[in-house]
Amino acid sequence: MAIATFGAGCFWGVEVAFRRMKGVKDVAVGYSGGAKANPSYQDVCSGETGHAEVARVEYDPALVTYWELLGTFFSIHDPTQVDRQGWDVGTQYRSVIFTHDETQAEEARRAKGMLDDSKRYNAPIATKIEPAGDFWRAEEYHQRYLEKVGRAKCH
Ligand code: MHO
Repeated sequence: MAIATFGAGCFWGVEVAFRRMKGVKDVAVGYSGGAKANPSYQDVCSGETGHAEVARVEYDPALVTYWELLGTFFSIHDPTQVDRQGWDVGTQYRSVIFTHDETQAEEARRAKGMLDDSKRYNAPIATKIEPAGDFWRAEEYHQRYLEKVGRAKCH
C-alpha cells in the first residue's frame, strides 16, 4: 500500500471523492502542514496553526496510479483559489499536495504544470507541493462525516 495526502478545501468532500476510486483502500481526514501537535478542529479553524484540512489516501498502486489520484484531486476543487475554497476561507482550506517521495513530487509538479499550460483557468494554479510531514488524524466525528449525516457534499 502507498499513501497520498491532499488538501482541497473542506475535508469532508475530499474524503468522499477518493473513497469512490477503485484501488483506494482507506481514507482518513486530518490536519497537516502546520506546527501544532495534536491539533483539534477548533484549533485548525482559528487559522493560527498553519495546518491544512487534508485527506490521507491509502491506495494500491497496482490498481490505481498516483497520476489518477492527481486527476481526481485537481477535478474536485478550484486550484486557482488562494487560501480558500468557495465559501470556506482561511489557510486551512488551501490547495496543497503533501508528497511522500520524490516520484510523487515530480508527478505533482508535472500535473500542475500541465494544468497551467492547458489554460483551463484564467488564473495561475496556486496549488502548493510540499514534502509530507506529520499527519494528525481528525476527531472521529469528522471521519466519513457526510455519510454519517446523509449529505452529498460540504455545502
Ligand atoms: N463551511 C463548512 C466547513 C466544514 S469543513 C470540515 C461547514 O462548517 O459546514 O471545514
